[in-house]
Amino acid sequence: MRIDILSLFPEMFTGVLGSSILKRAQEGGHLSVGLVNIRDFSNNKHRTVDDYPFGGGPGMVLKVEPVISAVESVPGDPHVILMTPQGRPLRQERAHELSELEHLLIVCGHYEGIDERVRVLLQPEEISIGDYILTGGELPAMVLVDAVARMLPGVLGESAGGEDESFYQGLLEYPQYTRPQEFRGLVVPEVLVSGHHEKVDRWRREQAVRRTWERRPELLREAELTKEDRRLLAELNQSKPEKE
Ligand code: 4G4
Repeated sequence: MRIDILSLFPEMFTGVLGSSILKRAQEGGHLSVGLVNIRDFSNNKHRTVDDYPFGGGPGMVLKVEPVISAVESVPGDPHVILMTPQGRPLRQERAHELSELEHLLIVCGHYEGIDERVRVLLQPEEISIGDYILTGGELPAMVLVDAVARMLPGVLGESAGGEDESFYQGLLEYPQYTRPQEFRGLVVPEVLVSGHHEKVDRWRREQAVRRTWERRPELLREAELTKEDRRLLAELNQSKPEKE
């Protein structure tokens, strides 16, 4: 997959892209990333890319011309995404779907906002990483690139990402442990060291359902639940019924 990123601060990405799994994904040929500096497409001698809002008000607005010129400098026919607090909240399912596309182009806004005509002209998919405001779209773009890249075939170990996560689809993660078996009196649950794979699987599934019920009960509406899961949930709901 190719991802082009349009930003006023492309240097913000170098650490994230040059480390860990995203670095390996690029070295392995699974991912290639292009960084485009929107300022290189300024239409004036001072290289400015922002201006005062028509109608007055605080702050500056990212101009339409440099953004459109920067987008048009990217060859191919990418799926265009705008990172914005007004977008659809990012979820795992969409990250997975985006990983199946050949070419993404992510526009990172800055200042107090973007000239509305960028939306009209690009008709981008608008994505938010959550209900909070940041100074720019760069951190959200890094989150999106990371979430998408780890879903690309071959990027994570053969086991992770696909298998386990799809089995527990829609549920929170079960508790995990590694050595030592005891630390400051805290011991690893016996079942995990029993060698009883079927019991381990059942225990993990129950823990995942319990955690989801406790912390994110709204996720249970969409999760794929077994008869066994529903039996457990009925028990939990009897001990502490949901409101309404
Ligand atoms: C576009 C319009 C995304 C981009 C306005 C971007 C939070 C998110 C920005 C702005 C962002 C998010 C400056 C408000 C950049 N903040 N939640 N800021 N603002 O995904």
